[in-house]
Amino acid sequence: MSASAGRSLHGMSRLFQHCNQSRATLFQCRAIITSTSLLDSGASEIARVSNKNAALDCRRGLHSQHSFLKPLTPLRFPYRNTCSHNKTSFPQRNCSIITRKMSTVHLAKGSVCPPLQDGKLRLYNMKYCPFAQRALLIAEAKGLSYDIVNCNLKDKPEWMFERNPEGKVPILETNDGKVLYESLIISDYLDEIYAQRPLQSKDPYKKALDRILVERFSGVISIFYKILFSIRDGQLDATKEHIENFVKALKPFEEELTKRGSLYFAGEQPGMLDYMIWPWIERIPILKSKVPDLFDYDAAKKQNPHLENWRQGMKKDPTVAKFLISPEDHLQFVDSFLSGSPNYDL
Ligand SMILES: N[C@@H](CCC(=O)N[C@@H](CS)C(=O)NCC(=O)O)C(=O)O
Repeated sequence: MSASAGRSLHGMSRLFQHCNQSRATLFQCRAIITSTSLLDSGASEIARVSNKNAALDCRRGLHSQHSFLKPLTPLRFPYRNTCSHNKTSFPQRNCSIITRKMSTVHLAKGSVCPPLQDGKLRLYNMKYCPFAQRALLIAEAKGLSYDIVNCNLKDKPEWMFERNPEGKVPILETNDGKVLYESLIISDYLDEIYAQRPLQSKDPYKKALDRILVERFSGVISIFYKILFSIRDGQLDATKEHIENFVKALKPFEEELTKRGSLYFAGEQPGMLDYMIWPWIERIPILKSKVPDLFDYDAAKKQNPHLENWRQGMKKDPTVAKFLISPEDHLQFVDSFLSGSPNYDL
């Protein structure tokens, strides 16, 4: 690093040591940062020398003040996965400690919403949210160009409410100012607007039958969360009953696959129904780990052979594989969530 860069860096560290987390701090910081390398090393230096809050704020600021940084270093938005999941062609050298760390950073209150990128859809997400995963799966399956902004749902950014008054993800935002929320509505909209790889049957009756199954699956979803909360509250009897109901609620899906005689509900490739129910099937191993004595997962697989084949097939689907999170990571997140301090940035 050059002597002048070192001096600037020193100044920046001092700035963070001596001032609070106000926006003014970030603006002053911006004025000091003058090169990409200084930016990278500067932020780690801040993290080292300044207190935790200032470092956090700097990370948020560096991230959220994206427009300012754009000409210097094209920072990635917080994608669901790590650097490898990157829809843009940013040079590898920018995959620094900071960008790697920030690849799943969930923006919180006080952050600035990153500007939309030309020609890209925007999906507001939370890495472990199964509803948001639905929208990601559809955007990805259809080969759309999109970016992802992860949101901290415990300390929500103000700009989330401007887009969804309920403050929930997923949210879709388009370049021409359209905003939608609710996972099923976003998914249908994307499928309808973009002609490539239609994910629903053209036959209105078949489409309606699939929609009935999506509706029925909301029963599975609600039992899934009942199980998690009863585990947290130590209610063994309730957990046992919910697990039985959970297994029962999956039965119509086994029957439907048997009737359809195809690997996926949509045929040879997954379609809308497949993607709408997948996120919770991906999370079933959480239940097995949490209550191994109450939930015999292996027996459930044997009782539902078509559903198990489907599950294996789904895991191999490139769209599903892109967003697949390991059972261990899910478990870690669920533990943090149940303890009241969800760790989104795992
Ligand atoms: N019905 C909504 C549910 C979305 C939802 O509950 N998302 C959760 C995260 S998995 C959320 O944003 N929670 C924030 C909150 O409830 O405050 C959908 O299908 O999109």
